[in-house]
Order: sequence, then C-alpha cells, then structure tokens
Amino acid sequence: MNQNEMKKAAAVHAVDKFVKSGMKVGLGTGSTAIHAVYEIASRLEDGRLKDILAVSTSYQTSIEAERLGIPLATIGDRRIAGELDLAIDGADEVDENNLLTKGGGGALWLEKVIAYSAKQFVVIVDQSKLVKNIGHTFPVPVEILPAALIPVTMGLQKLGAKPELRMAVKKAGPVVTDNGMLLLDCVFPPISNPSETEIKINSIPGVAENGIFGKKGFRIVCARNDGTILDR
Ligand code: A5P
Repeated sequence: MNQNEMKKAAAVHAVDKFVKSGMKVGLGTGSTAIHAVYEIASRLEDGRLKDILAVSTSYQTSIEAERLGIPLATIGDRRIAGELDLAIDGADEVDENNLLTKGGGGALWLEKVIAYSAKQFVVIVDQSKLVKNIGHTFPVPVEILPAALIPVTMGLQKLGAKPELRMAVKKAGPVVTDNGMLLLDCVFPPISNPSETEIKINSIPGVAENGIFGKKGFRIVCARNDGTILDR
C-alpha cells in the first residue's frame, strides 16, 4: 500500500467501527482526516448512516463537508451543547502512550477544542506517524497572537525549543491561521513528559494553543503498508 492508501484504510476502518447513526461527530483536518469525511458522506448518501450532526475543525473540512451535504453545526450549537460523541482526526506524530503532535495543517486550536470535547477521540494515521518521542523530528506547532511574536519566541527558547515562524506558500509573509493567528514551529529536544510540556507552552502569555495533545485515553487506528490495521 502507498501512503495515501494507508491514510484511506485507517479512515475507513475508523468510520466503520466507531461512527454510528445519530452521533454528534467532530471532523478533523488534513490529508488523512479528509478520507473520513468522504467515507461519512458516502455512508449518509447510501443510507448506511443517518442523523449525523458534525462539527468541523477548519475551513478545509467545512468546505468539503458542505459540498458533500454532511449536516454541520458549531460546538456551541444547542444541539451539540459542547459535547461530541466522537471525533476523528489525523496526527503528525503518535508516541507509545498514544500522545500526539498535531497542527501540520495549522488547524490545531479548533482541533484540540473538538478532540477534548469528544467522549471518544479516534486518531487515524499511517505507520510513518508512530514515534518514540514526539516534538523532536516533527516540530510542535504553536499558535500565537501576532503582536506577541517576539516575547513568545523568547519564552519558547527558554523551554529549550527552536521556534521558526511558518511562512506561507502563494502569499507573501507568514501563514495566518483560520483564527487570524501566526504559527511558530518548534523543534524540541526529546520531550520526556508531553502533558507537562503542553501546559508549560500554554502558560506563555500570547500563546493561543500548541500542537501537543497530551490528554490520556485517545484511540489510535494506524494502517500499515502490508494492509493490516493496528487498533490500540
Ligand atoms: C491539521 O492541523 C493537523 O493537525 C493534521 O491533522 C495533521 O497535520 C495530520 O495531517 P495529515 O493527515 O495530512 O498528515
């Protein structure tokens, strides 16, 4: 299997196993999560799923979900009332304790709100995303208030990071997120306690959110290139 086939296999497995009719579902962002969006849309279309109400994590996902006719609400909508049955999303790295780095697509802030508001968070990845320590090979994205660029950079350096402002492609200057913020991609020395680092980063004034997902209890669905699925 090539990488895109693995992404699709993980997404189809997760939708098949975890998405049930009547659920309130968070839809992630990125090249893996979009396969889950397509699978849910196809099941709504042919009747295998009914009465799904979804909350999207980005413009990318909202545009596709709207185009495909998946009913959307916001997390604050009274039918959702701040709690989802399930959220499905990709990740940039997954460690041995099922903790994650996310935000390669820049949507980490709303992704974290949705993931942490879900009774169950299912992470869909291909085998290239499994690592021993997060934050070392793939940088941890940190979403920041534009006016706080310099002090936040200094604060992150004090934590041992090497922050780099994410630059846009097809636009001059930096990436501006869906929330009007900037992103600092931070390479850390191997992170021994991700949950603690997640909190330390967020305590720097001017940080909106960071891409370490250090909450316990995430479910990982990982597709391997031999066609098998690791579900843990
Ligand atoms: C989006 O901001 C990210 O958190 C993605 O979920 C993550 O980068 C994984 O993306 P891919 O599935 O495209 O690798």
